[in-house]
Amino acid sequence: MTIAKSEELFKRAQQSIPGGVNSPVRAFKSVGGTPLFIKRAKGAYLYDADDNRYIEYINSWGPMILGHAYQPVIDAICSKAMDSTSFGAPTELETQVAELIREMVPNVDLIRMVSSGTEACMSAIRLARGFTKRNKIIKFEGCYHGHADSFLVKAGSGLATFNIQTVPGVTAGVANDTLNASYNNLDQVQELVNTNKNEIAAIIIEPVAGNMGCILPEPGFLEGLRRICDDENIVFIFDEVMTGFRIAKGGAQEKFHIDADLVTYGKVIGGGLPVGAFGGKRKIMEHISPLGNVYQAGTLSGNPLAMIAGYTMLNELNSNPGIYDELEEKTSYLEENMSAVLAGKGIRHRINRLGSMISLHFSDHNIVDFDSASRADIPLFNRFFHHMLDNGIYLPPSAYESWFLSNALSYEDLDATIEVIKTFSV
Ligand code: KE4
Repeated sequence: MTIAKSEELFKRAQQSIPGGVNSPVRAFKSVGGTPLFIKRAKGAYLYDADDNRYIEYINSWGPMILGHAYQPVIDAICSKAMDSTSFGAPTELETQVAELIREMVPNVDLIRMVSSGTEACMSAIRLARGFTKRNKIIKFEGCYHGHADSFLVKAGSGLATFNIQTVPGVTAGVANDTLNASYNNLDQVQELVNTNKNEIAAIIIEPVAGNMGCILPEPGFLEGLRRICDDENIVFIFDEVMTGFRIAKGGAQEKFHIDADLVTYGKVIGGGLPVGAFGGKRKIMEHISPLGNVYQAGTLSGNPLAMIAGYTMLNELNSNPGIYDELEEKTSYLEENMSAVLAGKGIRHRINRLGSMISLHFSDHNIVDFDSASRADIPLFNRFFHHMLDNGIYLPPSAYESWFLSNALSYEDLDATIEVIKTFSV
């Protein structure tokens, strides 16, 4: 297949946009080659500038859980746009979205809309710091919570992809207040808490990590963090920007039966439009301005188009919970068949999965944290990525990302994907 138009568009884009992209992970920098410029998408398929069709496993990094251009969402956006696109004033629709999220996630007392997952996570740790009057946070190496300064210390996603350990522009003062532990290592967390007694405001975690590939919490890990937070009066923050409304209607809190103190959202709750949110226990959320003095604001927070897209998407998920069973079955089918094909070829690999989040690692050791993820055969993944892309299968362009399935994928699409894997050779 030719990608001449994408190559031409990429050259042109680099004249006006840093690296030709508006977000680094899109640049194909780690896998090499030219990023595809996408013209349109429908259901499970993307069409690039050269009109090549791809079966899609990125889904805008999570939002498109029902597939691209999902008609009820499109219709809702078009209709709402006729009433103007932004007011900068409260609307009933924002309350409807908040009420629907509280129905789907019962332990969220109050929730504030923002315009990205970064904003949601940045606001949540500011709130935790304001509430506890402490400065430090604990995050986990390889987890990514957006590009706010405090998070750009041993982060995942594009920073792992490009092996960026410290980011110029993040001051030592900010970095010193960010402590890192290894994912699934409770002893390290306990050690950090003991040596920073009464200084830790929050522990923030991706309850299923999706930014170093997909990495699951080992039994007892999240429960242990909950216990440490209870013992030490630390705010426990679930970053559910990826997992929220994806791995279950109630996200990871429902899946693992654990109540976080604060939870952040993004991606699915915007239906593909820019939305993030943070919410949780009333006693903490009441410190947010205008109720309290922890200031947080946004011109386009609760934007009507973003709200109607998210409200329509969440309503579909809330009223059709069978969607989660369908996604579970489809992703399990992909996992089992992909593993059988690779094993049949004698290719050592590990597949991590929870619900419709899945990642493939070329490794003969289990992938349980950033260190084990980074010791997998990354160059082999990059070759696998291009083999799949050249044959019409669009995977995330990095071994340090989770794949996301949409419910628009059919078993024919999954079988076609497996057929392409069968033609892969090391
Ligand atoms: P945004 O600011 O990109 O909306 O959300 C930041 C964020 C926060 N928390 C988690 C768990 C996330 O995965 C993200 C963003 N995810 C990346 C994909 N790994 C977005 C893709 C990109 O950076 O272009």
